[in-house]
Amino acid sequence: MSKKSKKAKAPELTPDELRHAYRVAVRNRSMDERIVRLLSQGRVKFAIYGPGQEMHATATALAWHKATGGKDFGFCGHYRSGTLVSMWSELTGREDFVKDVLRQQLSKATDPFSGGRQMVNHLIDIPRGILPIQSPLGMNLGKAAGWAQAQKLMGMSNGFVAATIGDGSTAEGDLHDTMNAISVWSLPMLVMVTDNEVAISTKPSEGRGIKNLDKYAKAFDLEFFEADGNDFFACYETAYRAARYCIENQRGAMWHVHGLSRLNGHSSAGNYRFNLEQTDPLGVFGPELVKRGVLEQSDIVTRVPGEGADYFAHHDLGRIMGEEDAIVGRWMQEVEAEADPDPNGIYEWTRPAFPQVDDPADLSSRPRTNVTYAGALRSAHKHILESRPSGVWGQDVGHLGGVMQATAGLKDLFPDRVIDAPINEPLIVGTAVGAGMHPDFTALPEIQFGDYSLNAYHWLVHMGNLYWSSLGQAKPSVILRMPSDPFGGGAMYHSMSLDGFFSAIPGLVICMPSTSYDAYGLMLSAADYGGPVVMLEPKYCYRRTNGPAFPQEPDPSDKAAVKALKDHIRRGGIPEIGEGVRVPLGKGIVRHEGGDLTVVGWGRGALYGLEVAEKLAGEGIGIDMIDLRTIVPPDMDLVFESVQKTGRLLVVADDRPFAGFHREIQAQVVEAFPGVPTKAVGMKNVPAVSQNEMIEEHTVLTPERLEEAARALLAGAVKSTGAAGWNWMPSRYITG
Ligand SMILES: Cc1ncc(C[n+]2csc(CCOP(=O)(O)OP(=O)(O)O)c2C)c(N)n1
Ligand SMILES: [Mg+2]
Repeated sequence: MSKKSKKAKAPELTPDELRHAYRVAVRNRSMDERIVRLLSQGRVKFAIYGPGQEMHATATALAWHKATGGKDFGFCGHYRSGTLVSMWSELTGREDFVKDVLRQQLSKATDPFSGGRQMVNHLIDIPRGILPIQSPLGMNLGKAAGWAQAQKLMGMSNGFVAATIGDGSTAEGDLHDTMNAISVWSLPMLVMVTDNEVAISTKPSEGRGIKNLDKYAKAFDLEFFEADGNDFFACYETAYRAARYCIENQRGAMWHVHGLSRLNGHSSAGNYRFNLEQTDPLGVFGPELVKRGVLEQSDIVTRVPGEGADYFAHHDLGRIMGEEDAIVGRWMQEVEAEADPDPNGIYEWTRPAFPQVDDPADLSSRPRTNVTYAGALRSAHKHILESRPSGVWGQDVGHLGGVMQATAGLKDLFPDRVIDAPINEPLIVGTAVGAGMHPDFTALPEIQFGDYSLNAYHWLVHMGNLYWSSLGQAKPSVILRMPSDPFGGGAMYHSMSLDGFFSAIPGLVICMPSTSYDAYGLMLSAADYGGPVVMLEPKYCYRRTNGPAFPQEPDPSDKAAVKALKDHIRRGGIPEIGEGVRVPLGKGIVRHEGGDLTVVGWGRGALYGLEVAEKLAGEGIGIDMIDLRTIVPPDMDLVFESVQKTGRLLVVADDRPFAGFHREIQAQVVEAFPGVPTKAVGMKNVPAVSQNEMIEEHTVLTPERLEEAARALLAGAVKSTGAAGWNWMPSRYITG
């Protein structure tokens, strides 16, 4: 079958289709060269474009449209994919696409892709399967692979997805990540390498380690196709065959589009003078259509002797490009007159709105739960998997149920949607971002140990900025979970706290639940929310049963039922939690009330905070203990309300306070209440946690250190500077 479809014959193109391809190509060329002219006049600051890539682009779009019928499709190109997306847009009924590209080029409010937030050719059109093209080159591949994965998990058996990477960018690890995803998950995805034998200025001999793309593709069990990028007909045939191969076999392939020209240099940042030496694909395709009797000689653009750098000085546009150029010229004038974006709009599209959740009734009177934190997470996953198109992937999440047992039992229930992923964190998170952009799909990736999420750090940044940069069109519904804390002699790479690293990333919601109830309720709210959420889970908590009971738990007096529930969970079972439990995102909770000191904590910090609050209550000391639950965005109203009452603040969490999230809470409080005494306590400021448990204990947050800090604050060892002025003096001045 694979051999047969590798040779699938593309339907012959009609004269009208060929003329259409030519028209779209010259329209894009006209736009690009007019932009080059604006650059020379200083009317445009920066441009990146595609002259030299027009013919493989129109051929490819035509071929893919015929191969797919325009359905179950996804494509993530790069900044030279403008003509391809232009042709695809026309074939799928979108008009005046080039005018929209101009709007982006001129950063207008009317730019439908990004409202002036993004560079030109950073396109998106989710309903047409056009995924957000972003500047980090290789990451466009990962999004496409994720989109393919979601299509597959949603049962689309005819899906087809493609992505573009330039020849120089094949050195990025992203290609390796995506090739692994395509190979292991058998994704119907085509990796299209557009090869112009240069990367800005770097030559292949300097920048390309893969010497043989054919062998490279085969090593991943991907089929390999190649074509001369200046040959429209070869590209059309190959693009069709490659797409049909992927669709019929539901497998991946690589397509090497070689021999491409780069006619205006890399971008406007370098020499963008039109290059008259290289092959111009329009100069190949036009005469070919004349030879075939599809066009007249007077219809096509031809090279003429001319002076200077301007493309138009060296070309007679002919009838078709003349017509298109007139339209583009008119559009340019119209777009130049359109409104600029309102600078006051920068806060719009920062993140999706939070779902409305009734604040849970006061749960403090509930008995303690018998559901472990891991058990609650299993149940939350089950609920999400049952109720919406979704998938779980991560290392060992399937057969083993995750090393923390947070996904135990799920693979038996959802064998195809709970997936043991390759050991590649950028693959896990990147594909989740792509999958989560499907309007209907929720991706539930797990990172085995939070420490290794740092391999995928850029994906978190990317996930956080997609919504804003696309005016809400890219909305990755991703709940990324990972353990995050020092625990039990885990040593350096099984002990990191991630709150400090992640809270600095814009656009993410970050939760760190400390109780089973919150772990469950926040995860379900995150699924309803539909934007990117990171759940940091203390390893300390997985086997514990902290917080209030769920409504359906057996009454504590029913000892047999309680034992049965505990045994079920201990053996890896999934507890039934029932409908309706939700915890609002962005809302903290007061775990203990008191008027002397505000303690703000999250994760294990919140549990220790409660422990200390209860202990000090015995001495008549009143602690207001706030568990933030969601650390970003933090519930500062709740914190301010408490500090207003107590006049003192202690921030506690496992992570290092140094340059971390503790300091954000502290700083906001100090800004709101100048001079209020504050302290932050967490891990000591050393590079890592040691394996030796004595040293670990000495390094990390402990209830004793928390209590010590609380007492110091209460004793006034940290004095208010508000009334008395600065009370700090360099130690060298302190004598005696
Ligand atoms: C991850 C990343 N690193 C660096 C850059 C800066 N950059 C933009 S284009 C480019 C060269 C890309 O060359 P190639 O992949 O051959 O594509 P071409 O521009 O030739 O089409 C570089 C290094 C980037 N955009 N993304
Ligand atoms: Mg290149």
